[in-house]
Amino acid sequence: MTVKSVPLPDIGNFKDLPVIEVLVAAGDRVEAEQSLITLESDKATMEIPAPFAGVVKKVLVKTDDTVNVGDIIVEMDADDAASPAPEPAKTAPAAVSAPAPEPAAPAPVEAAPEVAPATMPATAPANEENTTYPINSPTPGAVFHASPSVRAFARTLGVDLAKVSGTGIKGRIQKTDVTAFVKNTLTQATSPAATAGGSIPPLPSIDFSQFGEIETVPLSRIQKRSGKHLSTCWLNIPHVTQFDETDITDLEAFRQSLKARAEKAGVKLTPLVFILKAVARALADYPKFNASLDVSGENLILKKYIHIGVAVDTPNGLVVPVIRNVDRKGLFELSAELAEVSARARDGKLSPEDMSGGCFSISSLGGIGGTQFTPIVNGPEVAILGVSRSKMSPVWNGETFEPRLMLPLALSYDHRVIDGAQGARFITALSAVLSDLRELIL
Ligand code: CAO
Repeated sequence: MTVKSVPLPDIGNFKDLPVIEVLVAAGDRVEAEQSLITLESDKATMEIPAPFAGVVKKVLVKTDDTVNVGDIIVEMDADDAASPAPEPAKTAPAAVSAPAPEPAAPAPVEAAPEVAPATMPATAPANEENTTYPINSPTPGAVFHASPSVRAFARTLGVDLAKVSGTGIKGRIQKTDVTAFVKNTLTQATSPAATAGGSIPPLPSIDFSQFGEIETVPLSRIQKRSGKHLSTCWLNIPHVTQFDETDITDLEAFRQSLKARAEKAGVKLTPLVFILKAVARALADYPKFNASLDVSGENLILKKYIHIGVAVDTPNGLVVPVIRNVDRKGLFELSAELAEVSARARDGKLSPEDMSGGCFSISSLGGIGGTQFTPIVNGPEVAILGVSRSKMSPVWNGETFEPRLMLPLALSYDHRVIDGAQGARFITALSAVLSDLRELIL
């Protein structure tokens, strides 16, 4: 056996190509044409083959090195002492995963770029495709970069690499990307949306550390649970959000007038309890909003009780305890219950019963700020009210502008159950009660 150097063959007009993978180590036995290293250009990955069979004596390059034609890659004990030393200009790369742009480049063994089938417009040049889409988004027709071992792994699992987002350098697909893709696909396949016939492409998995410093913080148990529930609701329920602004100037004056009595009773009256009462009234008047679709989606279950969930912000995430029989309770009683249940929510002491049985939900961000938001229906309920911060605004009374305290409301509803006209009627009726609490006793 003779020791022979293996130089980088003539692979076309490339300069300083990075080595992205070294596929052999000293002592490895390799056959002729077996890949030794993988290089990457802007548009392609290339595997450089052994020009003869033998045993690797020394590897002279490492990952992230850059190489040029003629550079020695490895030294090998050649099996056949008579085999000629390789001529750089005569040896072809074993596999090129995108076409080499130079006409002078040697014929690649695997010349066609690996692209997703069909949807690429026939006239679009491959490098135009390359520049049109961000590197991390799986794009029909996009060229992808992956090592042979990752390609083999993907083939074993039947994964189409064109659909996988790469998190490596320049979007290169790693083995972990393939695993994440499979996991994601399985999750999607068993999600309610998928079983209902929908199919949602996964978000790309991105290594953000390539852009700057990062820190990974696990979600809390509540966040994971509520996130799953919110996604399910978001995907299953066709949402419409109806906005309104209601004049609560008189309500606020009444609330202020009750403050001393409330304090004496040991409660704090916030606008939210008035809203609870007004919503209970609107639910009684519009029973479709106090309902759920059954699982077949063909029947509406009308509820004869009025239990309202209130979203509570806790250090561990969002929870929605339910206040029962809101229609039968007074403002002070509701205030006491709201304070008690939200304190327990913040202490993480709610039981599953505390959070079950709701007919409708309210999410109030009025204590924090913001002008409007679109709440997600808390399925299987069919509607939710979002409340933002009230603001003194100039309101035209027919003759002049008057300063009035206006409360922004947002009603999101399940459009399978509620028509737009009903949504507008409900919010208008609710608004009328909040503007004039005497409506409550009619
Ligand atoms: N406009 C103006 N002021 C408002 C208001 C509104 N719509 N709603 C409340 N306020 C005021 C209150 O009057 C109170 O003021 P004072 O202390 O001067 O009396 C202050 O804001 C704080 O109120 P609060 O938030 O403590 O009480 P609340 O009854 O309005 O709400 C609760 C209780 C539990 C709903 C609330 O604390 C909370 O957790 N809100 C967040 C809900 C949430 O996260 N929703 C988003 C879900 S989707 O991610």
